[in-house]
Amino acid sequence: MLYRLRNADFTVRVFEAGDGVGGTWYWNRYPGARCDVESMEYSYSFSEELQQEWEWTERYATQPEILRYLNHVADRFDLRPDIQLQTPVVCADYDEGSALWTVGLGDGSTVTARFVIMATGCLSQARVPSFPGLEAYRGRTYHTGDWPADGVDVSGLRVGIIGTGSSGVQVIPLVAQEAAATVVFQRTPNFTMPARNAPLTVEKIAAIKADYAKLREQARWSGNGTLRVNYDEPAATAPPELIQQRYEAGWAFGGNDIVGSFNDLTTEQMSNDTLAGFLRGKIRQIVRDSQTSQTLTAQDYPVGAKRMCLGTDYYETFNRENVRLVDLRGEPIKDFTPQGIRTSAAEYPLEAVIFATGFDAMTGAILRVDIHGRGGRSLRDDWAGGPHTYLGLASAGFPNLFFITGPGSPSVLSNVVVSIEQHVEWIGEHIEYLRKRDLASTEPEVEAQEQWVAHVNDTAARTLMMKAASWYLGANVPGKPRVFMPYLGGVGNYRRICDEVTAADYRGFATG
Ligand code: N01
Repeated sequence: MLYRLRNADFTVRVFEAGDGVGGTWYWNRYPGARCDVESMEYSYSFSEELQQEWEWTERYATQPEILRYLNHVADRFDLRPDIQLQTPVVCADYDEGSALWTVGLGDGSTVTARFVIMATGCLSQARVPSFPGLEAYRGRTYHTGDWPADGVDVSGLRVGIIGTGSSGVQVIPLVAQEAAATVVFQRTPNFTMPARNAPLTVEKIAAIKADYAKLREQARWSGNGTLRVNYDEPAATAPPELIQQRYEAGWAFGGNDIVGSFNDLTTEQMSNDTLAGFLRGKIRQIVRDSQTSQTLTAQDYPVGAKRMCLGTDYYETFNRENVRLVDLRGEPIKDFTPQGIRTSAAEYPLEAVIFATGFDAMTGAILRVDIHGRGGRSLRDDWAGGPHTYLGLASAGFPNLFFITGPGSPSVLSNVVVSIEQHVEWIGEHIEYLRKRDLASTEPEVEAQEQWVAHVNDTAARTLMMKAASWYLGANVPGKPRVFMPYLGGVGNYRRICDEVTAADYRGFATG
């Protein structure tokens, strides 16, 4: 966004809480952190030179490699002079008279700006649940989303890990290799696909680079922003042999392409059950202990309704002598003691506890900033019942405020780099449009916004996504309204809608 606006001759300043660039890849430094979108796709396309120059080394890049890449981008495009690190933004107030925002920074100073763009990320507000007794616990505690930069040595320790989402699935196998004992506290079992990560071959890199323009365009108009093959036929009427064959091929290929095996897996429960049954069968084949296997296959929601995880030796790890799985459904956590964790059935002495407990997703990082718009109205109040945006890009009553991959856009249901680039382009173009016409402000019309919110909800309601207590719905944060936040219509459709809004002179936006 900085690069896009700077190239259009705007004065731009970026404020960043961390002491380095990289966002999610800066904070999530836990062992095993790796992307679940293939590296050659999970990278910027805005510069042909950049995409030709950079050499990814693995099918799925590790956190250190992605962080190196983002630092390279910052240097290559000379972005650092306009990025102010170690500077959290605490508030933003809009003045109607001047049509300017006053942004309050952590050190008490303020800056004014015509436009404010929240590039705050969807999964950046780490969340530690409030367990009774936690403050008296004498061991060490870590959150995967706020991992110490110089690493953590768990060798020889008894380590507890709470949470088995994407972060837990990645960190558990590596901690188990180092720790004396690893106790995994699982509330809801996930569905984990083998990542089948491998080094990228010179031939594969060359083939993609030779065809990059076409492949990037294909991803932009796809369902989820990747090059995944999506078969256009339902499992409901497919012969059992074909179903088995597709799922076996998906399992062997690794990654989450398996969900593209049929076109009704996200909408038809019985079709989804065929995939769930297949995956449970694979877990049972891997995990030797029957009780552990049962706990890992007790999913009570459709595949994909909670985000599918990618793992490397995840299920295999539960065959290790030094790993134990605790089923929190059978024995919930009562409290922390000074020595460890106490469930309703036992006390587990632990020298360290890792919280892989996720984030206040999608709205958490936006609402952490105390934002007041027209007439002093508060965004926190406006979104108390769930986020209201037009296209996930802006909210009525908050002129000249934009969200990159905000709630109501495909965001977390897509290859987020594709979605980020689309928002950056759209916002950049809109701001240039305003400048050209000498317009001081823009904001969604309430009617257009409410129609969009209804459309986002209707789209989700037509799928199986509402059948899980997921973070997509805010269900992981006690008290958070249960509203399906990302837009499920697909990145290609969404891009088309945004382009139509632009072509129709920003239909649904009031400018003045
Ligand atoms: O967080 P999560 P995450 N007591 O919310 C459990 C992206 N990501 O950091 O399911 C006990 O998914 C919770 O249990 P339940 C990706 O989009 C990507 O793992 O609520 N347990 C769950 O098991 C991902 O989806 C990558 O019942 C509690 C876990 O903690 C998103 O980030 C890697 C609890 C939280 O899982 C978030 O992933 C990592 C409690 N009180 C992350 N509260 C890749 O690219 C929560 N839990 C591969």
